[in-house]
Amino acid sequence: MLLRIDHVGIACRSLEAAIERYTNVFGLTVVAEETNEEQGVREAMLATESGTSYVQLLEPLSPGTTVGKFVERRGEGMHHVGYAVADVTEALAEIGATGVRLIDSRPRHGSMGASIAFLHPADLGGVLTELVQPRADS
Ligand code: MC0
Repeated sequence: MLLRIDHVGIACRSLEAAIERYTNVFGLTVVAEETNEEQGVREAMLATESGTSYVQLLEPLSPGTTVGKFVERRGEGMHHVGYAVADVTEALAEIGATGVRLIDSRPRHGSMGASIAFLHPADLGGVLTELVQPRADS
């Protein structure tokens, strides 16, 4: 069901500072930058050399957002793992049937036109997990 690791999401206080760090240290390339009001983030996708997986840098839009609360409690750091799936709706049905709590019962809009859905960290060893169905032409 899981095709590959699509991205790792990293919470940061300043998107600009985090982009500078990750491009300078690893030579990653910024391929997309957007604001997702629904998710409460400004974010950037940085491609690895293979071009098939990304580092996603996440800056909270305000302190009360999910990433804002995370940074306040834990500081900057690893926020979630995103796995690519062929069909996020089908994957949600299969995973839901195992008893894992679905944060999103239906897909939402994600980075670079993807359809995404989150699974609860309490049922997955403390790891906030995201399913990503990339845009059809990507
Ligand atoms: C919170 N918790 C986490 C966590 N955030 N555990 C692991 N990883 C994280 N990132 C834990 C807390 O430590 C706490 O555990 C419990 O969850 C409740 O924390 P809370 O601060 O009260 O938070 P809630 O309940 O308001 O929400 C937690 C939850 C939320 C995971 C449900 O963050 C959520 O819905 N996340 C999914 C959406 C999201 O994260 N969007 C931003 C990225 P204890 O043990 O103390 O109870 S958007 C994105 O990435 C998009 C743009 C994309 O990829 O395209």
